[in-house]
Amino acid sequence: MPKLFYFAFPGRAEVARLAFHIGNVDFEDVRIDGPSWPGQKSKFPFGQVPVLQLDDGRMLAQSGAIDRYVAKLTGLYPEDPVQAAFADQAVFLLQDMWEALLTPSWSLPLEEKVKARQEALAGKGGDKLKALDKLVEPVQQSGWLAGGEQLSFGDLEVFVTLTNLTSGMFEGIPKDLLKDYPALKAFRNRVAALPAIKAYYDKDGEGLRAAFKPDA
Ligand SMILES: N[C@@H](CCC(=O)N[C@@H](CS)C(=O)NCC(=O)O)C(=O)O
Repeated sequence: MPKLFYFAFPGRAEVARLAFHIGNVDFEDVRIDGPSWPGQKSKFPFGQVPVLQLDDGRMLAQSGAIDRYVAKLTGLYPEDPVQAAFADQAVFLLQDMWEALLTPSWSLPLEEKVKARQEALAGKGGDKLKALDKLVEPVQQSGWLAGGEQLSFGDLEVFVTLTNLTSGMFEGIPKDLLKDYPALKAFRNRVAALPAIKAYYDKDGEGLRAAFKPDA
């Protein structure tokens, strides 16, 4: 059985966790506790997690690679190359948004961090959120981002990234941020309400995971 190593919080492992769950593919969800991390770091390629240990023992790092591999195992990677490219388009726009909104303020002291994030929301980060809102606008009620009737990893990435962003983990990013982006809010809630996803957070919905519920 594959073993997914990450910390307990949703973060960069949550798309893979959800994909395994949706696809009914067994895996071991190894949740590393913070204090034990320094003693474990060196056993992982690149000294970081998430890492997926395959059945043959090989260790696969980088969440983007893990997510696509797990999506292929679980029927969430479009077979049509054009649809796969449109799923990726959403993922890369999410990365642009994340970089514009959070990366420059990462190691600033708290007060400056909050100010920098508010400025980013009013500037380039906000522009990327508007672009994402426009991207999901046609699929906020029906259809999916890859262009067909099938949910793909791209939809999960949008759901997880937006929910991580507004989960309260990032100082200066309001929990109700999506009220200004109605299509994103509707789309996020629609993914959260899918029976398999709702069931996942009904069972494991404490702490930061409370934010992953519909209408949270
Ligand atoms: N590009 C990598 C980044 C991985 C990464 O930054 N992992 C963080 C947790 S989100 C980590 O392992 N931090 C502990 C450390 O660097 O010691 C990916 O997407 O997997």
